[in-house]
Amino acid sequence: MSLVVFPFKDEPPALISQNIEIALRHDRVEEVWGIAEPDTGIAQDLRDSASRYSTYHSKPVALLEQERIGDLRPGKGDAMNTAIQRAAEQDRERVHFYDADITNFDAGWIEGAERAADRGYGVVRHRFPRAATDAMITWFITRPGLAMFFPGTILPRLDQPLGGEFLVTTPALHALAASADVRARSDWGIDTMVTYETATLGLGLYEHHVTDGKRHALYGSLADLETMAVECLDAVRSLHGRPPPLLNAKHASDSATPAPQDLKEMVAFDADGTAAILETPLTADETDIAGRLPIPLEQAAADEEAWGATLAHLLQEFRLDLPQWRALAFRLWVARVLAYTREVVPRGYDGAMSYLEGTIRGYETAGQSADR
Ligand code: GDX
Ligand code: MN
Repeated sequence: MSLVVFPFKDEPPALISQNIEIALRHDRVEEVWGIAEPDTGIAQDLRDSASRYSTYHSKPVALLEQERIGDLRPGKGDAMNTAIQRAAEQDRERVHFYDADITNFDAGWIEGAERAADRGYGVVRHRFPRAATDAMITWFITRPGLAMFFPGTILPRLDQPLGGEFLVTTPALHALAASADVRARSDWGIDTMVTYETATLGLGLYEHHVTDGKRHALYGSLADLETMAVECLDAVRSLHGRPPPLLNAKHASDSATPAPQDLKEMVAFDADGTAAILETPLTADETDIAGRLPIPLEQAAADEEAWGATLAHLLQEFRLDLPQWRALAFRLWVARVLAYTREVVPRGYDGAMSYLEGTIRGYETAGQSADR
């Protein structure tokens, strides 16, 4: 039987409680946990509906506050780790994680993951189509980083390495609970660490495809993503030199289906509002580290080749604890996203997707030749 976990911060209580009920209704699910960011009061707002649903479905619902487990910024990682530690102590059979802000969550997500676990996969990740201007951290930081560090393996080919939607069976759960690197990662870097850890266990990994995409809150300007971008960069940087996944590890995936038309037309961030980020003058400390980039700042993010050199440098030199590195890395990423949005996105959805996939293959090839 399965446990379903939703970490939540400031999502609408009605949406969270709707998702909790959808999970409870599934006959494979025996219990649901919501892990709240402390002091938001949202857990309190949910208590009545949660207790009603719990009684109605004769299944427990627990609303817990996240504990302080890691040693970076307290965030989603502490919430995930709170659930991982408790579920491991209870030796849970299967644990599903879902973001609480998904608006098209339904039994199909749970069903798809359960079926793959029934077929013997120890880890199941959900994959889904995204807009051409969405997943900009995934496409320009995480997948390229995984391609450079682990070329030729499953890691750079995972569709959603940052996705918070996955299922783990008992052995994978125990491995996550025992990993000091997973526990330490209290911030947005958690998804990267969970992905690395679960992909290297050799327990079988299945990617279940959600045809309609993941519908959830999108962002305005890229400025809203600064913390996430630098924390995800730091997480992938921390994987340098780690053992790669076994080459013969069991991996399979549902085949992708064409993206829904509205996703193909969706603009996922405000490009005009974002351009101002590149107008702010550099501080003296930023100028100093920018002077050591392998490619001058103005061209450092111009195309996939320049970005490969720039990102490789960031993956060596970046320091999450230094404001100048956070600011410079963020600025470079914004420049890369805007260049792509200007030059590639106008080719249309399918053209943009095949361009992006091509960049990952290119970084893998570069990573492979660097290894020799
Ligand atoms: N308890 C708790 N505490 N929950 C949190 C916290 C926190 O500090 N921060 C976020 N959450 C919850 C949030 O309420 C939601 O349910 C979920 O975690 C994901 O957060 P959201 O703000 O919806 O993130 P977003 O932009 O959807 O990002 C996800 O996908 C990104 C990506 O693939 O691009 C998220 O899993 C990111 O880690 C990932 O980079
Ligand atoms: Mn979201």
